[in-house]
Amino acid sequence: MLHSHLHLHLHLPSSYSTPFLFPYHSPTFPFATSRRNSYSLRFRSTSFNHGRTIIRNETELQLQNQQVNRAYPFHEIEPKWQRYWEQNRTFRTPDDDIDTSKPKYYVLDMFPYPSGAGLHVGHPLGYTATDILARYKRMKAYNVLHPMGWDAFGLPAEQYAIQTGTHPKLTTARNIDRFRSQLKSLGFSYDWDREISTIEPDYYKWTQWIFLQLYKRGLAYQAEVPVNWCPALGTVLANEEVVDGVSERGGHPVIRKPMRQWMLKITAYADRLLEDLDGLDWPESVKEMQRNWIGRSEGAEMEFCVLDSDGKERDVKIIVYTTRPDTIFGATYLVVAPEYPLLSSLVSTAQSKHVEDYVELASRKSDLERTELQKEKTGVFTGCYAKNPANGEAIPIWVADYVLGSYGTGAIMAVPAHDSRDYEFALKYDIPVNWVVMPNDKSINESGKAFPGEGVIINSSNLFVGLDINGLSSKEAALEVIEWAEKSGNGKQKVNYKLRDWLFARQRYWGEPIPVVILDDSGETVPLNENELPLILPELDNFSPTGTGEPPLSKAVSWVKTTDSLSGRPATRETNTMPQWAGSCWYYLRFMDPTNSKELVDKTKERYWGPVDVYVGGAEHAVLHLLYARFWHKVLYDIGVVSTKEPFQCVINQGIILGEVQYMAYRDQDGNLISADVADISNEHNLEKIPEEKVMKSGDSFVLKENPDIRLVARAYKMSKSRGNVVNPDDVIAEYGADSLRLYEMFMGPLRDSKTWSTSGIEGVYRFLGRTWRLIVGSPLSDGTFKERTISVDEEPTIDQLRTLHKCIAKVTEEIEGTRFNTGISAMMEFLNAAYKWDKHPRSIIEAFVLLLSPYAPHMAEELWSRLGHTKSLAYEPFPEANPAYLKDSTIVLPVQINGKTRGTIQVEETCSEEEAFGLACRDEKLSKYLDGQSVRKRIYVPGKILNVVLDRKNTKVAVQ
Ligand code: ANZ
Repeated sequence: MLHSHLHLHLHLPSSYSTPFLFPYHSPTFPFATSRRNSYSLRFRSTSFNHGRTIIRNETELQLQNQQVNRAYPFHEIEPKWQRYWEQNRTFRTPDDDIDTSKPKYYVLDMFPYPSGAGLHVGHPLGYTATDILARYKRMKAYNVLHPMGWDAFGLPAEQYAIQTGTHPKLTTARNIDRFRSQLKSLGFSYDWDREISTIEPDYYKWTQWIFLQLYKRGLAYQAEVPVNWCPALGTVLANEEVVDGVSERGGHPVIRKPMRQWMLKITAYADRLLEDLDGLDWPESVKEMQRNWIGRSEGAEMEFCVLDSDGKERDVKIIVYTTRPDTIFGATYLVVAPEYPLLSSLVSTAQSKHVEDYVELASRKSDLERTELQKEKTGVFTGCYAKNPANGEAIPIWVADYVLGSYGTGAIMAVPAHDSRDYEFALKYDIPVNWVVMPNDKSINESGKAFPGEGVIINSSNLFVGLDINGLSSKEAALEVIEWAEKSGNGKQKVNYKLRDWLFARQRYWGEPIPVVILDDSGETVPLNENELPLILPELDNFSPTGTGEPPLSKAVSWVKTTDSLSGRPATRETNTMPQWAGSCWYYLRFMDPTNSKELVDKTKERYWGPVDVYVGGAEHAVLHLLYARFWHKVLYDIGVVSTKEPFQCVINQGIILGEVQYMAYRDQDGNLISADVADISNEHNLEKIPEEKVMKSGDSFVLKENPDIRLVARAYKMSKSRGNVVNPDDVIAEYGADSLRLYEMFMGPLRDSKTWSTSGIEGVYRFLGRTWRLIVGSPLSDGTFKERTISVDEEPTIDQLRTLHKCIAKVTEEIEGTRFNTGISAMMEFLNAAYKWDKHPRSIIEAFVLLLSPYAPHMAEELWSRLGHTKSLAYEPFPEANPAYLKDSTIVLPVQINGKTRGTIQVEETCSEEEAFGLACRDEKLSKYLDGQSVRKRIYVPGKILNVVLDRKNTKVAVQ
């Protein structure tokens, strides 16, 4: 898939502030020096001279580095545990040996396209979130399916092959190796035994099998369709691969050209794709995008009879699609699309040249250019008229490119009074505007524009045809018109969809071959037999496009020439391949049963694991991937391969990580710095980048340290090579460790939000992990090494310690369940701050905390767990449970009455005994004045509510107030 198609350019206001606030900069804390600072010394030695440590030479610097390294030896711990997990197959999900009485949890990442660039820091954002969920659910005794694989067909490897002659197979294998080792270096708990890749014949055999099922059911068919043809790339592009008339990759011009194509009939599933959205736990925005993409609209098809030059009815009808049959009396002209099939029969001789030229001009524009991007409506009169069936008037027929051939019937009845596009057109070409809907506030005609809303119908009666809708509401009128049309044969009710069938062929090499042959003698298309699958992609040396539109596979002559297995007749193989979306449409099913050679997925396994419980990936896949996968899933449901109607129960879109905030100052023409609040923002040329160390925060803005009157602009951009703001996860892991990277990506902010990278932020979580380490293992010994075990003690915890722990457990659990990982980390930070105040650290408390930390920072947690004396991984240890008894506030304010009068209060544990409460009252400064030297007759104690002390009357003396 899963290339990113997002072009995000976020401008933060100058008041933007970084969201990282670390509560632990305490200078009294031992070994608080960050590693980063010691590295920074190399570059910024002068700026650190004000500190206590002045490092003078390289040897000292190395010493410092070593020492700080030892403060938290992630570089030893992390590879050690990664090896352990691999050797012990710790995260292997049981297969045939599974205990299905346990609940299941299938948590899936959108599998990556293994690009040559390797992982970027955006990948681990979603992957860490799913990993936390997977690790957490394992500890909650679920069977967890958490797999990873590769969406490995695709254009970049093919382009690279064209440039270098390297087979895409080699490039892809190399990239996959790199991705895999990068993912392993992050400690993700994937079941690597289930790794799959869409380019493996064992896998694409089943992609081809699904194609055959679609074909059998008439859901895969061929059609001549105008496609986006890119001569430079020598291939057809999908709409989403064309941006502003040029190819998204490479920026080459793209033209429209009719070609024979494979199509998939997703439109047959439009209603179900729409209806079933309601039951899904997906972001509302994604559901809405799918609804709009499917674009269901209810209306009517109305028939307009074409008239000859004498005004007589011809035997030709134009059928229009309208969502507003209530406005039919206001239809003052018709429009047909330039590609309307009957157009030539509608054009008068006088107008034919104009129409021809216009059609030619329109054929060069994309749908988007004709609709959304078009500034001014254009069109040409055909010279012909049609009869409005409602009022019997002759109305002109125009051809105009704001009507699309691919939607509805490719023809409309234009109602300028009530449709703004028609209004604009009618005004330009001097066509009458007839008002037929009165707004409820009766403000008609005053606005100088169309009234597209609903209201009360006026000017709409023709008793001659038996239609009178005056006075009805738009809704009632629409129903009335449809009923009339159906009775009188002038039209019928109709539902339409914006959704188009899916163009399913690419003129490319690096894709799944389409498993059909074309018989040489008859030209008939014949599907392969299922037992002929997989149809293996043949080897090629030359991957360049043929340039004629013939796909590169046509060069594999001995593969292309074949015979039909059933009839033995000579045949030619299909040389188009499937688009990249194909393999990603069903991969989540294969993970349930990755090596099955008899079936796509075993039914029992599918029934257990399906559907995916949580699916995490980028918002850019809101429509295409998620819609295509839902479509295939529904077809598989219909043929009994899967047992659920929907593939992904919950979808979460992780936000984008933007590059580090950049600070800019403005300079005027003379080169003087000017404050951003008075600068001409539109003029970007005199912006100058300011290094972070010269910037400080002042109120809500950023200003120059040396001149705080100069306000700066703070901006964060999408990471890109050209901006030089790309952060490579490998570098971060080398410098801070994988646990820090994981923790940081979770701590940056809510998972779903866009966030900016910040080096000081990662230093913060690195310090948190260092402090955790030292809390549990102790400070380094004099030679810089650590104790082998921990400094925790085998003692009973105090009530206060238990309270601190259980509050942390409750919060971390609640936040994981709610996928609010950042606030879960804050809870652990608070625990750590509290624990640093304790003299002793009881083992039971520390062990529970290590378990809490383990989904986030698994390497450190495993190491601490083993140092706490355990011999097995903690991956399947029960996740700590919060005990509600410890969650209540620890103390309450208890009123104390003496002889029935409230004389003061004491702070007590809610559960404290009468004796303790009385003791506290006697020691209380204010109350002791009443109680000193008195003999007590009676005490009434209601725990948590009140202590009443009744004194012996004889001895009562008046207290000094
Ligand atoms: C008459 C009318 C009167 C319309 C009015 C709208 C308002 P949706 O909701 O998107 O389905 N239309 C139909 N086919 C078209 C095509 N191929 N290209 C461009 N426009 C087309 O919109 C349906 C409406 O869009 C239809 O209803 C039609 O204009 C126009 F007061 O018909 B209407």
